[in-house]
Amino acid sequence: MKKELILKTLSKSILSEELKKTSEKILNFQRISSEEGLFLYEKGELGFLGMLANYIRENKNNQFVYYNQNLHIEPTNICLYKCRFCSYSSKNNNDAWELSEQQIFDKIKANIHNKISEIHIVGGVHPERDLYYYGNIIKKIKETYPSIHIKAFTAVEIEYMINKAELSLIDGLKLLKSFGLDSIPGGGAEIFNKNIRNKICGAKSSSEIWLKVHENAHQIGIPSNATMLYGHIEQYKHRIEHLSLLRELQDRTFGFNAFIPLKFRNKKNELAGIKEVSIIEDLKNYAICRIFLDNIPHIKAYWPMIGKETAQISLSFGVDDLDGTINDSTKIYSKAGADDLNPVMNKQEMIDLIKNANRIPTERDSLYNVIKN
Ligand code: V47
Ligand code: SF4
Repeated sequence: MKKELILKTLSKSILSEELKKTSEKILNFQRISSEEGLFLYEKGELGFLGMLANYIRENKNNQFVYYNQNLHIEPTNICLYKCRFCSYSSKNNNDAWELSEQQIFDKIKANIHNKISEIHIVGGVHPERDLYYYGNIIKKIKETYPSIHIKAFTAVEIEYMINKAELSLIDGLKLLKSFGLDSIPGGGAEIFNKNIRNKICGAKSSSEIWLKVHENAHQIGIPSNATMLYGHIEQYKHRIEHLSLLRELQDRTFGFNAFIPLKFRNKKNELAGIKEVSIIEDLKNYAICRIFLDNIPHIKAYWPMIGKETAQISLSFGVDDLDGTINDSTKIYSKAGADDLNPVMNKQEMIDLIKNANRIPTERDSLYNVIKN
């Protein structure tokens, strides 16, 4: 929708003057403050937020919806930490598993084809494994598949494996890069507010460490993503605090490619008593994240978590990127209650899903270069 038309519609609407003023700022591509962001969470109605987020989204990414063809590898569910929202990590010796190096390679070999451009590797923080162990695995993957982009290890895994190898953060990251690490996924961010973080995952890397790992990575040319786990015990003010810290870091480094809001799913974890938020809340959240994070190029919906239909609707609420054509099963969400127990989507299904939302499916590599077929 054209800006003039949106402004005209807004001027005739029954919106408060404060919301009208904020929307004018947004439509003029001016940064909104934390107070204004909070106001959008508290007072913004879904259609209004969707219209604004869509305007920003189309200005940044036109009608394109990006997706890539990737493969998810989860090396182990053994984890040092006991995050209360986590349904993935082993609870006792009976359900613990770890893939051997050979099994990782067998899995890659069984699933890889020449259109897969990325391998995404994330798992538990295994107490016995250090940087050299995982570094050696990614080095071998690179030797076998030189053109594959390796996006691997959350900042939490990275902090632990570097400490265990007794290296400084920056030296560890440089070494990981030399082994073949191309980028870092956004996991482990959860929610940066200290009190809330302490209550849901107090033992693991602090927010400061998460931000430091990403800042140092950006400084040596490793791009990354960011996430936010929402819909548990946090309040809107905590979401805004989280988004502000990411926006500040991005102003300094411009190293984040994408932001991925992660909806808390409540099955088989210690926070199971918390009711999951509604789809309306999910869409409002996508829209506000798109508006607030004016310096992050892409907002990604992780469809295995929210389901294919909500992911499709999110394309009208600020989202321009869908992760991904997954042809191996990822357990992080299916265990936590995501509807799709074995999330798989092939390329044609992805294209149809995007076209049916009247957008242009655009295959990309991990750095958002368009792949022409
Ligand atoms: O950090 C764990 C989340 C994350 C639950 O960067 C849960 O491209 C909801 O970060 N309910 C790992 N969320 C996954 C992740 C990710 C996924 C896709 C793409 C990218 C990317 C990153 O999963 C964890 C945690 O925040 N998580 N348990 C749960 N019950
Ligand atoms: Fe371990 Fe990650 Fe689960 Fe926390 S969320 S328990 S760090 S696997």
